[in-house]
Amino acid sequence: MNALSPADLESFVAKTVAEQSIVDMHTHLYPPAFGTPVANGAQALDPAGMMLWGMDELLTYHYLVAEVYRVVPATVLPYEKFWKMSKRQQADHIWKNLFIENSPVSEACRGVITTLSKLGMDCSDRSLNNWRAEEAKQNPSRYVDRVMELAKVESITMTNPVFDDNERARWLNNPDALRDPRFKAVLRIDLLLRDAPTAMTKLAAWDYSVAGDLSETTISEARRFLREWIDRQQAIYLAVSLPPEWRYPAVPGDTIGAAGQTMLDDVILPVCAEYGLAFAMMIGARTRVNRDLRDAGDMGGQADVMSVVNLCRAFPQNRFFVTMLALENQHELAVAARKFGNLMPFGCWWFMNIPSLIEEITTLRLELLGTSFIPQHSDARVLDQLVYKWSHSRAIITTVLQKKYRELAAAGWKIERSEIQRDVRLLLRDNFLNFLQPA
Ligand code: HDL
Ligand code: ZN
Repeated sequence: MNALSPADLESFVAKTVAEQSIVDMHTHLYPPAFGTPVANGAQALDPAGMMLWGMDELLTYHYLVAEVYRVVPATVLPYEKFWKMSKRQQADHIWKNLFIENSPVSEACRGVITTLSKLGMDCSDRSLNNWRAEEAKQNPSRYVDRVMELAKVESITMTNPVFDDNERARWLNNPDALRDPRFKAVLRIDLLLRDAPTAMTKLAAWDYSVAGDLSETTISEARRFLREWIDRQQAIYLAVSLPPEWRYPAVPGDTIGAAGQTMLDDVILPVCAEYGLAFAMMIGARTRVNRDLRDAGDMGGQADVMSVVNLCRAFPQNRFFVTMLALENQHELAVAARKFGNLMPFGCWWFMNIPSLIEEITTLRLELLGTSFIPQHSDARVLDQLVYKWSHSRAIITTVLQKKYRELAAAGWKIERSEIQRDVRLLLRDNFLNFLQPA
């Protein structure tokens, strides 16, 4: 075996991570078929369109809205005034205050610069007009190909919230018109667990014979609802975001929690098992702590890993993707994954998705789980973000792997190039694709 020298090892790891195509397991991206609100010559404008791309969407990403309100407080710019501004005006306000009058050192700000640079924009031209002029010429579908190629993302996994009226109407109208081989659907069902009684009211309005009593009929009809939407979306897994307070089993007296537990036990997990689908739980999101910030108004909180353990133990035939929003939960989640093969920790989610924490979390996961986890997802909401979210994460994953392989070599192990390629392929692609399939 021709062992890799330390210098060769470092460069080969960097090359392998840079070249490995990625299957991005969680985004909020959509193909052009879902409509685009971005003005361009190639597609009819759809103000409620769901494919977000381009400069103004990049700059008005909800992470940046939260950050600009730290610089220009609501006492200076009232929220309702900001929300009445056009996207262009909001983008200009954010560019001026977070990029020109303050240095764009935050991860979300730096991401915009990385994206623009990699897309070929000369960032010394701070006017933005040239870039916007370029953008107007883009064809949205070809732009999807261009961004996926630049980010080396081979497949984009969507988030398709069934309780979102705009999106649901599009699926009910013509599901086949929405299909795009570059995008895979995920049935997102937050309300079923966060507020089952309200969800049942909606299902009743959609002609499912359900009631708030969670009777056999209600359970059976709720299962029919899930089956119909899994089929309609051709969903590759089901997903939910849960508050830090979520507990399994439900806490006595917590009626919403008890109804949610019934949904899990009798509806969601049996249907997932029937279809052989995994269930993704994103735990710790406390929504709208500042309602005036809208999507930017959510925050996180420490959740309960034992609830994840209880679920994995109670449903050994089900598979669970889990990511958590609190730093305090990360180590315990990795330890829990050592106990349950049907638990797959994934990503550095939302407020965890910053270089210092990606490095810390990826290192502890490698040290506890070897290569049997999914280090990252992009969570991109604007197509162009794939470029920076993966560029930044690849750099950190490279650094962490280089250190681990260096330590392995120092211990006496002669690692092969093909083994490094195998490991990186597992981390960036195959662990996700393999876990999607029943063992
Ligand atoms: O619930 C989720 O999927 C979260 O990712 C939220 O969409 C959140 O607003 C977000 O965009 N995080 O990156
Ligand atoms: Zn998300």
